[in-house]
Amino acid sequence: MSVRREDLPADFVIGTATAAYQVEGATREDGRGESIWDAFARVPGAIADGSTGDVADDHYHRLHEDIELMASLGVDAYRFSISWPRIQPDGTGPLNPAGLAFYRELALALVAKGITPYATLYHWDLPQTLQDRGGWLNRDTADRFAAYARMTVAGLGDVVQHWITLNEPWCSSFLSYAGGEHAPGLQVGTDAARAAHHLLLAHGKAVPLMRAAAPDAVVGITLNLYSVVPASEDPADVDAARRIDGLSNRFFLDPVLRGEYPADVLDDLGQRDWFAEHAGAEDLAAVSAPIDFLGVNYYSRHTTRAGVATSGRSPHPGSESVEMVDTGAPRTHMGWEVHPDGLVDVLRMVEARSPGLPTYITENGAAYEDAVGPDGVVHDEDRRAYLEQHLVACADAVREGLPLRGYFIWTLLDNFEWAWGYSRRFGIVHVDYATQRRTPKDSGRWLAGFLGGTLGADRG
Ligand code: IFM
Repeated sequence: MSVRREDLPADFVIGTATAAYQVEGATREDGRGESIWDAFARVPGAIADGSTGDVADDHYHRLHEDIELMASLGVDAYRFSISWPRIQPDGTGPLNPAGLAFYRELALALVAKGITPYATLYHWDLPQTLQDRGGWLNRDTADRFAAYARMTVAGLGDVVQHWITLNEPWCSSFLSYAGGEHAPGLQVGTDAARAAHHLLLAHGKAVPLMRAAAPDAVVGITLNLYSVVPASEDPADVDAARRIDGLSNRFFLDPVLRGEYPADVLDDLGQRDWFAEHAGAEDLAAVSAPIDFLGVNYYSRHTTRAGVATSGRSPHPGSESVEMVDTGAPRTHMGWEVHPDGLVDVLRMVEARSPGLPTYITENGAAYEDAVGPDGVVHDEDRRAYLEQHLVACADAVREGLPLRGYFIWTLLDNFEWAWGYSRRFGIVHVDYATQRRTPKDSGRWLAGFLGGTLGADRG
């Protein structure tokens, strides 16, 4: 199975993606405030290798080198995120000019190289001051986000046209407030659904303000969606799939695209009364504000079966009894099953709710246990194959008539993989953290060959 550039439309966008806390470093420079990830990374045991994002890929100081690298790969676009505490240190008040200047320099340099910037406003690094007031459990955080979004778009909208409000609100609510695996590391159980609502409200409140700030803005939100299938036709396994599909996919897709929360999921969560009182018609009208595209992060499939309820922390509160089955299919270093056809499944979910809404795969990629060979190169055939298989799935989706407009590889550089620290490598470019030397892996060279970049397939 192989894919050529010609198998995708000429205007199909192919890019790479990163996020601020994972690559930038410079966490205490130029007036940046503290984020919840700075605080969480200091909690003993929170990060697998005890590391932090203090230096990460030092991208803050190496952005021009990194843009050169992208230009040599031949990418059309770069999706990066804006660090809220770099732009607005305390989450309120005026913007920090030095923070804004960094992103302006980045965006201008991209445009100068013919690379289209796609900016995400929230990729998990909430200002700590807002966490001290309750974080996403506090409804006021939605208003704070909307104000930050308006000012940031006003400040950069002349250079950046494509905007993503939130990245993966499932992670910043259920994984972070119930699973406790991500900052702020809380375990409030099914009340995590309230954090999810405030995140979606933040998105909905921001959209009209962003459009007012930059009338040409192209605005979307990115959800992480999973293909979910039951392990058998046993009704209990089928119900397990309903629950996980509900919590991971429908709980976010339905309010954003249909203006309603799925009633069965509110029941699973035991949150029907709270939502009736606090997430009424006005909120849902805001959450379902028309968007120009939906970003979809797709990595894997869940195969579910009914199991025995566990008492430990779970990112699936209210559905702790569901077990994920190992189908025996190949898995990445994250333990995530490789299932390229699922990429088409999740795009069909979007199409069923909002026919014709343009979509982008805003993240797809894989961690593998890379090693630099004696020849100084990383021969990551497993990652190259993963990327190719998912680009084949993109071509299948387009052929099926699904309005998929682009694909972003996660990720450009090996980087700080959240609770895994630097122990998981997703990059198509290897980073030696001791020297910050960047070395394109074979997958990166393959991408350059695919895109006609100057890096090409030759070694040099
Ligand atoms: O590294 C993350 C990214 O920040 C969000 N999506 C999933 C990636 C891999 O875990």
